[in-house]
Amino acid sequence: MYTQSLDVPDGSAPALTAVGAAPDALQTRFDEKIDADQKIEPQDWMPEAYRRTLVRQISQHAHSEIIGMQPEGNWISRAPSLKRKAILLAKVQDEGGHGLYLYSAAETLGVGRDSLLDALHTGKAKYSSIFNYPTLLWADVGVIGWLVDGAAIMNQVPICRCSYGPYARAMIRICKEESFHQRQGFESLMVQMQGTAEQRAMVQDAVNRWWWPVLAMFGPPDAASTNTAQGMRWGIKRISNDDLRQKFVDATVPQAAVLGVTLPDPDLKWNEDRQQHDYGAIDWDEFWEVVNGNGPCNKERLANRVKAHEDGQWVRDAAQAHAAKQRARQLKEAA
Ligand code: BYC
Repeated sequence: MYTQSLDVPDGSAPALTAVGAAPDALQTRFDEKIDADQKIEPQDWMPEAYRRTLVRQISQHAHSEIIGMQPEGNWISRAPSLKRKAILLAKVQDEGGHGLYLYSAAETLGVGRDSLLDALHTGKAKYSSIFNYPTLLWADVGVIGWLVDGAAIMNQVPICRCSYGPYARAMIRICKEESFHQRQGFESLMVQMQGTAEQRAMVQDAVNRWWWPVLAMFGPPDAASTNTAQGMRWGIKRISNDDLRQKFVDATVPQAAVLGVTLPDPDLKWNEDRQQHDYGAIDWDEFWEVVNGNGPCNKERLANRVKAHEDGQWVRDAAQAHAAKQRARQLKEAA
């Protein structure tokens, strides 16, 4: 089982490396480690702002994974074959697993899972904008794999080199699974594109609806990205939002050609001077509307999540009762 729990500072004692050291010396040691590209571990001293930034990003990431189970989960009972159903079930379960690794990584920073989930359920915490769009067709499931997971890989591979050890290690496993997710999506779309004209039209329709929200998923333009500079200084973020978006566009255009779909952007063209693609303007007003809770599915996603949490209360109660019984038995045997 994936766990980092042995490393969790318990708050009852100063961090090991802090014993006897003056605050300036601790900051200097932290800066030296960051400059030398070494990992910061839970028991190491770290500036409070670094800790808070990590809690923010890792918990938002965890929330995105578990909310991200919904758009595709919606199609498990309607998958067109047993094979597609098995693949989709595995993928959606993987997303749940990613959420668990990430909540575990966040917990190493001294925050409780209950408080993180509470922030999600009360609408205080953000999660990725992309999961507030509906999955109208079976083709949407393939497009999520190809484009959404494709964008996720582009964003998350650099996080495998994040300066915070538990987050970086969680991301290595997550990225391996995301690669399978992306490939199954592409393969499913390939099959649909070799089908009937109606199937091809459904794939194109799904691509038309998802393309722009996927580009926005990388976050606001660098000039409007409040966290990038500090995140990069700390080695949490390795590549800026715009640079990742550009890499994604450049990687995706040839894939679209192989599939035989048109990306819905008349301004999308190769720029010989830049050796990159130019692309059209992203609707940032729409992005912020979605981030601020007013997207097509925000309310539905949150309501489903709260209901799932409440419906699962008996499982948590049962696990705790079992743990209490185990503890009591061990104490009795030790006595
Ligand atoms: N949606 O200063 P910025 C997945 C917020 S899971 C909502 O650039 P930063 C998958 C941002 O939080 C995908 N909010 O921030 C799962 C900030 O607000 P706060 C999730 C967004 O942190 C299941 C403000 O805008 N991936 O792929 O430097 C199935 C300013 O932004 C978004 C991760 O979480 C957005 N799209 O950069 C399939 C990866 N973008 O917090 C697939 C880890 C920005 O200051 N996270 N905001 O109030 C990151 O890499 C970075 O946090 C981001 C944003 C690139 C997302």
